[in-house]
Amino acid sequence: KIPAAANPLANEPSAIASNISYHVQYSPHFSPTKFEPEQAFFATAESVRDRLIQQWNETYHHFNKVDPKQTYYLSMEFLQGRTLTNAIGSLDIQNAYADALNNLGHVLEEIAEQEKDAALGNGGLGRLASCFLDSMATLNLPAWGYGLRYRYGLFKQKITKQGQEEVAEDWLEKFSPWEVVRHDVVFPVRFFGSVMVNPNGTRKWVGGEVVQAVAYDIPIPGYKTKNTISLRLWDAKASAEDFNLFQFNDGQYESAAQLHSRAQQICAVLYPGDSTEEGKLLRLKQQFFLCSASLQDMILRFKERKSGRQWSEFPSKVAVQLNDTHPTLAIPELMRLLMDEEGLGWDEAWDITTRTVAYTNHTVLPEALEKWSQAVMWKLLPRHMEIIEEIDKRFIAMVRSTRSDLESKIPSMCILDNNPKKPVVRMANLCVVSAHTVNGVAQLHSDILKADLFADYVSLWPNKLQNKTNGITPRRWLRFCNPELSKIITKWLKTDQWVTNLDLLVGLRQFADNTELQAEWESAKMASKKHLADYIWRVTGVTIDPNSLFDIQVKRIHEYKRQLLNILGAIYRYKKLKEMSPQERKKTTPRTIMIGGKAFATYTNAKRIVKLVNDVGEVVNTDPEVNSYLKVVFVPNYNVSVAELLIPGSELSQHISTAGMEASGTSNMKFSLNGCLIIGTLDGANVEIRQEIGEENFFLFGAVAEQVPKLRKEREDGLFKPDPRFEEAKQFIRSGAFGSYDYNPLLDSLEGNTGYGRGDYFLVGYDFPSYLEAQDRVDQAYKDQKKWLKMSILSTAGSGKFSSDRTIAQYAKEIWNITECRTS
Ligand code: DL6
Repeated sequence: KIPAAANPLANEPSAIASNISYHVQYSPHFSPTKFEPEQAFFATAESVRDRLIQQWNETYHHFNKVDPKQTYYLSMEFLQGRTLTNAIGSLDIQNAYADALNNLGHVLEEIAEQEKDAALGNGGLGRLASCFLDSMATLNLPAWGYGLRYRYGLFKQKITKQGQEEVAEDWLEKFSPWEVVRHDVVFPVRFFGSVMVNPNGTRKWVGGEVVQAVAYDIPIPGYKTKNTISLRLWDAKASAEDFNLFQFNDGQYESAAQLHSRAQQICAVLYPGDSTEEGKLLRLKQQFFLCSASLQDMILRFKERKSGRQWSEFPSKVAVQLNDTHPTLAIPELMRLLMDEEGLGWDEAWDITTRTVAYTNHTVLPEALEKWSQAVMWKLLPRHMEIIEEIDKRFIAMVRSTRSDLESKIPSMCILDNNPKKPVVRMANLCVVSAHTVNGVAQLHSDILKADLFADYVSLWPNKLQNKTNGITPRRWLRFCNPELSKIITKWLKTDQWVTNLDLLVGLRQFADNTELQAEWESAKMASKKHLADYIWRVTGVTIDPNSLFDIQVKRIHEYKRQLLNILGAIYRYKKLKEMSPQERKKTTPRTIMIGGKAFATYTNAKRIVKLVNDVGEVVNTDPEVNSYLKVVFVPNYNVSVAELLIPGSELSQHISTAGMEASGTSNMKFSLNGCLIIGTLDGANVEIRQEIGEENFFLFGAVAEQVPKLRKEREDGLFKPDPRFEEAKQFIRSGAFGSYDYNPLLDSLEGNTGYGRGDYFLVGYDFPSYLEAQDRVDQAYKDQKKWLKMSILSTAGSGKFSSDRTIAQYAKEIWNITECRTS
């Protein structure tokens, strides 16, 4: 029994303990008699939430009073991960919580591990959105994130004998202690129906089905500031009138609740399969649901903050950022709301929309550039299709009247592709035509957008395209996930200001040769490696040696990211080790190769890669001749919290995509920040990381982006002569060295033109020899631990640029035109 505190929100351990006990007793989720780690986690989280709500409400009031221009970040994905450690770290009350929990018989770290990841995203794009929210809050910017409250976020990956198996992950199984439902924030969202023409010629979308969007808010605290902003997630709900009581009483239970179950489908799953017509329709519904609810919310706020204001003021109060093309429907929806609901004319609505919306592109891969069937769009969103047609018509007329030299480019620049076989709406084109600013996410990526994908638009609007190199939050990705290293950094820099001013890390450069710092650095790394080794043993049963080089590649499994190159390199290494004498083996650098990541459920080759890594691990790890020199581990169910364990314990990480294909990458930044060296190609943000940390601290290999088209052509024309080592590695797999699974279809994709059709499109064969050579340089460098430690320190020291605080400050100034609004 803990006595009640005078002020339950005081931050002394005794008040915190009393507040936690209060939640155990009075928050009605579990029996009041139990206080196991799970109950302790929920009660602790609720007590933290009390503290967050206090700041959060003050921030809301402050924003309402000041009425600043606000940014609304629309994203179908937010990969938040866990919240507890981040929240108490931001509030700067970790020690008090640790003490309070100790007094209650628990250990903070163990309690934090009870939390399920909120995995409402797939990969880099979703994690970027979450890092951005953290920076917006920390920089005291008036901003909101808007997303969907998926019931089942990213699937849980199970590894079986067959390879990857996907299992639904219910992050809301019990409940989320962080979210707050706003029963007063509910908007109707319509689907299907038809367009009615009013007697005065204006148009109105009517009929169809209407679902309610209900707001669930998650607080996003800034680091050591009062400002706490919101991630608003929409959930879909049918109303009571939609439940057909007559049918239900007549025994027709399913049809009675049909509208309810249709509403539930909208937020059931992140990225439902879209190979069927129904699947496509559902995805489009999700996208529109997010856009419509968010815009109605913004418009209401705009109106409520000051009554009777002019619509022309809207772009000076609202900045909407589209995170990729997924929320593109915000463009026609804003037009519709302004014209059909608010009575504005086309020109005024278009002026407002185009001054409000900006778009970020995250990929140049043609298959990832969304194109929606016109037929599906007409069915689901008839009024929006009318608006899109009109935008397209006016765009074409503008090009014709102002730039006749671009006539031949119109078919590829316009929005509607009316190819009779498959008429589609090109969402990226709609974004570029309508947004005031378009940005890429790393310098190389933005250069490629300018020179290639969006080149014709650049000739039309030379200033529309910008670069905003991605970043990561130093709070989650160093300060909280790697407290040992953080302490050392603070000690040597004599300040902890680097947590919010990452450029200060450059101050470590002058100490890179200092043996005392190197010794501390080495011991922090070793502690993290041991921690990681322990985790690997728990989840895979494989013992790994903390004295070996920890080499990690974790990201979504994709052919362009080339996990296949990594595993082929591992196979070649294994084969050579087998051929060596025991004396020769002893001279090699022992390595533990860890690969983790999820493959999209229907991406067959990606799933084959997962299986291959696991099969290679089975053989290598149980081979007594070599397993003290090489281990290959597939890390199951890679997610944000697993990343927080892996990254501090990493020494080498692989960012080895085919040049020109990875827009930026952000895990490269996380590894580098934690003193991990990179082996990589000149792709995405690798280019800038290498510039910042110094060429000599980066293991570079492979073709550069400009070479790629020519190399692909040579490959197609049968002019490519594969390196014998590449042939040897493939042949070893074909020989059955890693079991009887048929890897031929996967390996055939690495040959010239095959059934797969693209003939080593990702240039694994071309880059294989230079990859092996770079790996040899890694092995040599690791033998000189003093040099390695210096390179590691210089990696951290050179990572200042990759703070998402820098990225967000640039968006705020150069795209959104918003400024700080600090709650005092
Ligand atoms: O910008 C965040 C992240 C980049 O770092 C990755 O390089 C890029 O692959 C990823 N893009 C996507 C594309 N999704 N869609 N469409 O996730 O964005």
